[in-house]
Amino acid sequence: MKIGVFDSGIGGLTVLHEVLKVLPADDYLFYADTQHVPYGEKPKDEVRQYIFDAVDYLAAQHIKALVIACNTATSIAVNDLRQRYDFPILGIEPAVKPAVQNSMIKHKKVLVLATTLTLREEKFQNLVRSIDTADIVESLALPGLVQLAEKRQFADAEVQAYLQQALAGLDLNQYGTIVLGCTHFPYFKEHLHHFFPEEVDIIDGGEGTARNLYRILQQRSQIGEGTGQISYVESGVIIQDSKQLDAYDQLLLRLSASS
Ligand code: DGN
Repeated sequence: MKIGVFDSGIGGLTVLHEVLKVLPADDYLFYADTQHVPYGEKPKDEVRQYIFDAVDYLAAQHIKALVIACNTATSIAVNDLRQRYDFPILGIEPAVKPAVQNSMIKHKKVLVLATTLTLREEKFQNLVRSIDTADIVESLALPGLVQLAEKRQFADAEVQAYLQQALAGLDLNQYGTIVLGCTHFPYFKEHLHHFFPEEVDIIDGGEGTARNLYRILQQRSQIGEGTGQISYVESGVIIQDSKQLDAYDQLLLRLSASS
């Protein structure tokens, strides 16, 4: 059986990239909801429906586990999804805890970058409230990065121009740790590094999610049931066109080259 990996778009590949490192001998069904991306600025109920439709599709393919490779979808639907399906469901959420620990040592603040929906959700607010006793966590929505990624605009000038304007007004020297709380953002890690002091750590939850998936499948003796083959689905349509498949391969190569 395959492992399902789901996101609104190509952000999920940044998590799949981490998963492939620990589970290279499994097969994957990667679902991008390209018809409805971006999720992050849309009404919550609308997005919840998109998520249920996508996961219903994946469940019908008899996946053995699901990775919700989307912080936004995790924050608004993971509990309901777990009640609805009986396969293991792993989510991803902003890595606030390690970021706070790291920044406390440095006597610096934490900046969480995510979508508007993720930052507004109770799940995130509660997470911060339970961990941020020293009041060092700040957050910022960067919806433009999702759009740039979806348009495959990774050119330095465009990305720098957007970040310049989005980060203006923040004192960038006060942060010790930046949390990438949206799976589209790791594509821009190097661009972000340019704006912050050299000693800033930029972290995301991809690796932790991959580790959790490994642990759960190991407990269930369900590791290594394939050959690392990836099938791609866009909003319920299996991708067979070689150009489109190449484009996905290129993105995975881009991530390998930068890690
Ligand atoms: N990649 C998704 C996330 O991690 O939140 C959502 C991006 C979007 O659809 N706006």
